[in-house]
Amino acid sequence: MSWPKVQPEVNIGVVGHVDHGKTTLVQALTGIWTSKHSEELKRGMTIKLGYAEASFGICKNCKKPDAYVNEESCRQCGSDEEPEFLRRVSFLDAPGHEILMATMLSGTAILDGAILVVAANEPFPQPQTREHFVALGIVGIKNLVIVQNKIDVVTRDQAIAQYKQITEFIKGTWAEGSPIIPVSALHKINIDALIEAIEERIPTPKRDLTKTPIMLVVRSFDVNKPGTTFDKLVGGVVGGSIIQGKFSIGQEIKILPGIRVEDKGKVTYEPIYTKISSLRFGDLEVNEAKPGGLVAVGTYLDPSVTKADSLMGNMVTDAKADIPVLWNIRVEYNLLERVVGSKDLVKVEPIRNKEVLMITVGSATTLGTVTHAKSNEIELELKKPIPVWENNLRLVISRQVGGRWRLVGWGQIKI
Ligand SMILES: Nc1nc2c(ncn2[C@@H]2O[C@H](COP(=O)(O)OP(=O)(O)OP(=O)(O)O)[C@@H](O)[C@H]2O)c(=O)[nH]1
Ligand SMILES: [Mg+2]
Ligand SMILES: [Zn+2]
Repeated sequence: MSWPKVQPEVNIGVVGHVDHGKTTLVQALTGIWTSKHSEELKRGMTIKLGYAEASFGICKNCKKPDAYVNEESCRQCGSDEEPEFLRRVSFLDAPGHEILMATMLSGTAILDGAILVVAANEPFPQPQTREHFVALGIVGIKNLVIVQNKIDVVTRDQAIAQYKQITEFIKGTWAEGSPIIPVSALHKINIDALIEAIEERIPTPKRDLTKTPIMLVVRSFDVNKPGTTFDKLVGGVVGGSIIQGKFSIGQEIKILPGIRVEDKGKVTYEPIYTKISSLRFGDLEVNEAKPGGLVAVGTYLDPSVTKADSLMGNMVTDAKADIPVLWNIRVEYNLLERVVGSKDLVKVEPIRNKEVLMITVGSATTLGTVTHAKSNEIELELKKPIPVWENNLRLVISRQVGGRWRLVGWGQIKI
C-alpha cells in the first residue's frame, strides 16, 4: 500500500516579514523550494506567490506522542509499518517584502488557514509581521498557527522571552490562543510538532460542490517551449484556486473580466470563452477539480492570451453563469486606526472624495477613484472592472502612505 494520489483538500498560507524563513519552512514541510523564478533566485527573495503540496500522515506504531509525518515512513521509531495517510495539504508561500503586499493579499481569498512565521532572532513584531497578521484578520482567516523560526540561532531564554511577547500580542485578538511552535526550518527541528498543530488547528472546511463554480486566477502561462511547431502547440493554461463548486474536463467556461479592448479611446473588457481540456494539480491529472490546492486548467485558448501571468486576477466560472462585472462599486467599509505596515504606526486619515485607493477583491488588485465618500460608505470608479459574484463580497483597501501602498481598511461590496 502507499498513500493515495489525490488533490489537496486545504490551502494554508505562509506569511510573515521578509527573510523570516517562509520559503525554507515550506521546503521543510513539503520538500519543495517554491522560489523558482530566476529573479527570485538571484535576489534570494520570494516575488510571486509560491506553491507546494505535501501529504501528512501519522505513525500508529509511535505511542505518546503520536508521530506526525510528511513522508510514507516514520523516522522516530523506524517501524516498517506505513504511517496512516491523513490528508493532502497545499501551501501558498507569500513574499514578505513590504512592496509585495498586494501579491500577498491576492492570495488571501483562497486560504483556509495560515502559518505566521516569526524569526526568533529579530525584535517582535516586525512591520510586515504586523501587516500580514492584520490582513489575515481582515479577510476572515480564523485558523492560525504561529511559527517561531530560527530557534537554532537564539538562546533558550531569548526564545522564551519572545514567546511571551507573541502571546501578549495576540491576546484579545481574533488569534488569541493560537499555538506557537518553535522550529528551525533550516535544520528541520520540531517539524512534526508543527504538522500536529496544523492538523489540529486548520481543519478542512466543508465545501458545497453544487454552487456556481468559481476559480480565482493567481497565475497563467504559456507552457510551450520556444520554437514548438504549430501542430504541437498546447493551449493556454490558467492556474488558480477553486473557491466554490467544481470544474470538469470538457466544461465550457468563461474568464472574467477577460480581455482589455480599446476602441476609439473607450476601454472595455470582454469575457473570454473557452473549454477545459485538462486539469492538473502538480503532476496529478484529474477529471474533476474541487476546492483545495492550486489547479492548472488547460484550455483551447491561444497561449499568447495566457502567457506571463497576463490573466492573474481574473476569475473563471461556468460559461452560463450570470455574474455582473462592475466598473462602479458601492462599498461599506471600516478603517484601521493605524497604518500597520510601516515602522512607525501613523494614524489612518478618513477617506476623501476623489482620492485614489487600491482594492483587492479575490485575487484581483485594482485602483479606484472615490466618487462619493461617507463615514461608512464609499463609491469607487475602478480602473479595471471586477466580477462581483455575491453580495457583501469582501474587499481590502490600501492607500499610499509615505510612497508605499499600505493596508488601511476593509469592506463589503453591495449589489
Ligand atoms: N539559522 C537559520 N536560518 C534560517 C532558518 N530558516 C531560514 N533561514 C535562513 O533565512 C534566510 C531567509 O530564508 P527564506 O526562507 O528565503 O525567507 P522568506 O521568509 O521566504 O523570505 P522572503 O520570501 O524574501 O520574504 C535564508 O538565508 C535561510 O537559509 C532557520 O531555521 N535557521
Ligand atoms: Mg520566501
Ligand atoms: Zn513511528
